Amino acid sequence: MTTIEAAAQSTTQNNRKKTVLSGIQPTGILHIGNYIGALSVWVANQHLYNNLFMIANLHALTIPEAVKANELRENARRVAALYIAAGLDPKEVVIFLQSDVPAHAYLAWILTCCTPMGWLERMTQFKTKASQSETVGTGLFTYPALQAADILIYKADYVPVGDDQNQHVEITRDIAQRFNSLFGEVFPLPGTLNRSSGARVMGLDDPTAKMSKSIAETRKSHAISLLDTPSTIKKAIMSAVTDAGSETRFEHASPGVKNLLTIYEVMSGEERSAIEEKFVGKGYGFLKRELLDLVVRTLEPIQTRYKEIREREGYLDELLAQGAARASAIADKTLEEVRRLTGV
Ligand code: AQP
Repeated sequence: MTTIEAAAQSTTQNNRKKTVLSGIQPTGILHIGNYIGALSVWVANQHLYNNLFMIANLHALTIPEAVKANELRENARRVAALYIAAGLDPKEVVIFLQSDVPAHAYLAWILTCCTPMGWLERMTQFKTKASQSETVGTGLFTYPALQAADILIYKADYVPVGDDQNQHVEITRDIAQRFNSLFGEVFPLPGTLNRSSGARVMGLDDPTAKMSKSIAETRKSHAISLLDTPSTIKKAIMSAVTDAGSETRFEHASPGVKNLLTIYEVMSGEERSAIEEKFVGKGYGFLKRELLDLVVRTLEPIQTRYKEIREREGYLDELLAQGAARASAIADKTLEEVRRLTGV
């Protein structure tokens, strides 16, 4: 794992712009966990790297029972609009739909063939998601090989993600090494970029589980979506799980309170010591009201820009078409190398 700060330093030292690839599945409306763990990191560092950000719609098919075609299409557009509304500059970064660059799926097959089943069986996310479904599709099992293809097709140096995805970036390195040793050196080994705080935002109604889009579909107070109204945000924050005490120091707080403090820390940009001083002895009601105010203020400009983007006729279509063309130009070159080396 590389911290964001260390990565920024090495970019400056080597004087070469490194490549970043990341993405989010259009499995629902993005929540503040996606924003804090991933999207806000992309935005903050976009000028340092060559960036490619996909909307991972092929990954969304790994649980096909949860997919309705029209919803998937609409969710993908929402995610694209939220990328820009949150601050990604489409002139600076490439934004595209994963399915619009067929080289991802092509390389995924080749990498699947290079991936021992035992590696996939160890994936924590597979075990968790498989335990929640009656029928487990093969795609859910081989998902890490598609994710490896997403990253390696651009020879990405860094993958900025929440820490639940670190294991998938580790297996990407293993798959890249295996391909390189079988067929020849093509792929550099990518590293993750994680926040030092906020890399895993927990559910407001259950601070033992990470905040998740799919859980939020059925449990209203689980998450705060980036498009929630102030009154919905208020309900979620005011009912968030805390405890019977009054401890507001990061190191000693219970999981629910620590989660609220962490969201406050990341969104305010304030030092932990200043935050602890602000909340000490004031009770959890005060913390929740201050957090509510901060979250509403943070999301308001994103929601305004989102609305503007959605109202611009043809804008997203054009942006995604251009993004797919720019991404394909890079991906097709890598695929050509892979085809030559594998003899396909
Ligand atoms: N709770 C979280 N805290 C910090 N980061 C998070 N991410 C997701 N949840 C949190 C990061 O957001 C990016 C996109 O995730 P994804 O949609 O591709 O997959 P996911 O991790 O499975 O996200 P969800 O919200 O939990 O979706 P569902 O419910 O559909 O599975 C990743 O960088 C992830 O780390």
